[in-house]
Amino acid sequence: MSVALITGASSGFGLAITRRWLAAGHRVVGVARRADRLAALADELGPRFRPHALDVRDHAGLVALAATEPFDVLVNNAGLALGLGKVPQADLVDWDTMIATNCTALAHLTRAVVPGMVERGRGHVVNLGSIASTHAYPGGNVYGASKAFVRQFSANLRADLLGTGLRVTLVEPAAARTEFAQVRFKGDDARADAVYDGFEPLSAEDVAEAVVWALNQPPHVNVGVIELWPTAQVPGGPAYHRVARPG
Ligand code: NDP
Ligand code: 8X3
Repeated sequence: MSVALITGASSGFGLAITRRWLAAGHRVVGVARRADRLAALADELGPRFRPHALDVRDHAGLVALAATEPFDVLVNNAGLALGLGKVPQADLVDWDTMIATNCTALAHLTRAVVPGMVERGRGHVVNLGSIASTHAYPGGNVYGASKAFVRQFSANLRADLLGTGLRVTLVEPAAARTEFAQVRFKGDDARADAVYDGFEPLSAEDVAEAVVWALNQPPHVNVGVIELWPTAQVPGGPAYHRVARPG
């Protein structure tokens, strides 16, 4: 039995990965801010799920969490997009929240958990990035940049861990229906629903399947990057600002 520390376990990908890892007979320590949701999940999922209510931006809390037990797997999944404003109009508080959650907390938790894995000679870190790391879209500014951080941090972490036996996997999904759009549009459900109008997005289970597949590879196989798209979505390509020709 292996123990996974999964952030963002109260919803979406984190919850789907939690369910799959438990179904495979393992244990999960699930982190999120909403303690009530975690408590309800603990009742539903049973004793192999340990809820740990924490805001991942709390550095001391991350360090204390990392010391609670040895973890075999770390899934850095907690994250969010806030707003879709273009740079001239974007909200600085939203930017800071995305950077603190998607970048700083992910790096700090990794720093807290990985030394124990290295000592034990085994461990797997899975980071949830996004296709927004490389594919620009209007309003994606800091969210996409935060995921570019996740992409490069994952690659550099893999380089640092060469020779330790540890593995690092980056999973970059495109549009997936979770609570992501409701969070991005701050509870505007109509706007969130419109994101998925007229096509079938990925589900949280689709992403969990990919994560668990990577985790289940034999120790000599290190799955580097998984990019997942809905069949009905492709990158946008160059955008043009066209003006009418005179005459
Ligand atoms: P959800 O909004 O459904 O889930 C996000 C999870 O992160 C929740 O469990 C939330 O829990 C947790 N979380 C957010 N902020 C914090 C915090 N400060 N401290 C602790 N937990 C936090 O979204 P997804 O499942 O879709 O997103 C998961 C990851 O996947 C994110 O990193 C996102 O950027 C990425 N992603 C999402 C895509 C999509 O289209 N859905 C596509 C590509 C990547 P709580 O609110 O209880 O704290
Ligand atoms: C979430 C996918 O396209 O909304 O990371 O940025 S997208």
